[in-house]
Amino acid sequence: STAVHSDVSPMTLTRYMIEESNQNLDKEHLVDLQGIMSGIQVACKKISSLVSRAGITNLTGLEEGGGSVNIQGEEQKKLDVLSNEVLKNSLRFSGKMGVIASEEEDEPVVVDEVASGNYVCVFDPLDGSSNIDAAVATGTIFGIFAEDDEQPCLINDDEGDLDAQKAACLIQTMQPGKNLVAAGYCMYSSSCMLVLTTGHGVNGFTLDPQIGEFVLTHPNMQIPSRGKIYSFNEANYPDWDPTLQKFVDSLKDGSNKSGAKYSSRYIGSLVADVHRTLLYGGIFGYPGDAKNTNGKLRLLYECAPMSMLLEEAGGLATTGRERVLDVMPTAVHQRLPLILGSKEDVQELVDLYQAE
Ligand code: P6P
Repeated sequence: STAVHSDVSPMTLTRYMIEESNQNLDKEHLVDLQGIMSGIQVACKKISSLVSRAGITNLTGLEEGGGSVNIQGEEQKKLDVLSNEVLKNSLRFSGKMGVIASEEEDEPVVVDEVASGNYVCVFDPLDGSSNIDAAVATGTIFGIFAEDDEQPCLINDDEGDLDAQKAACLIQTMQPGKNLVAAGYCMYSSSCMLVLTTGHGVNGFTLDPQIGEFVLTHPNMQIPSRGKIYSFNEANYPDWDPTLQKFVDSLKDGSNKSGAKYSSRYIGSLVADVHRTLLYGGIFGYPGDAKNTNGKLRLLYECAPMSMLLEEAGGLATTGRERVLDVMPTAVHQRLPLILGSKEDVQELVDLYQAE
């Protein structure tokens, strides 16, 4: 964007979205995305406030009455549930949503104002929430699809079979990541940063508490073509495939193509590990292994949005065997192996797999 940021007239996320759509009048989604991003950023500000005061307001720990368990079989933290409600409502009030799919919802939710909704939002409202009690970085991850015009999502009671209509809506969430019109995350850490792509480049906005606005601090983010950091949970090393074991060994002893010995950084919170990788370069992975062939991360609302961001920032995102954005979902909560980061680092591993 040619826009200029200054204290007198800050380049807020709201202003950025308006200017971006004015400069790309051919991209009709951008006008609708203004309203959607307005809802998402309000939700992220609210979640940031909830997270930063969790210990004070006794919002750490498990949902009331002991750990209610979500479809992931994970104990739901109070903040998971609250963050999910905050984001769901903000998206609903945008008036642009047809269907919402969340890590915290067993099934996708068809929102009320369906007649005006023609977008689908997939999100993890508070990823890494197991770290909350230890005040470690967490984040919200979101992706926005346009609805498939062939089968618009309309719930209309007098139009007959409600179940069939709802089924048509739910299918809207089963889109490959390459269909995303926008993706991003908001990281709740030493600062609150919202990183976003709407299909041409990646921009980072930092929440300025003095004005309560996300202001542009990282225009046109591009990941270095090669890094010196690898980020995997090495406790799983014994269960990795031999190719990955050899690759990571080569990063440790410097026998990889760069000749450099890498450092290891693993926060255990996807948003924080991806954010650091985006800024510093290197490679992050949650691969499949002998115990979990599809790894741990969810395709729809973790792998796909992060993969769009990395590709838009000049990086790569793969399962090891195929491009993440090409993967066609078959279930809302399906898991997928995820390797992402600097183009040269990721390509080196892909080449090793292809040479197997
Ligand atoms: P592990 C957090 O629980 C999470 O879903 C992601 O944010 C993170 O990347 C991953 O799990 C960490 O998993 O098995 O290394 O603790």
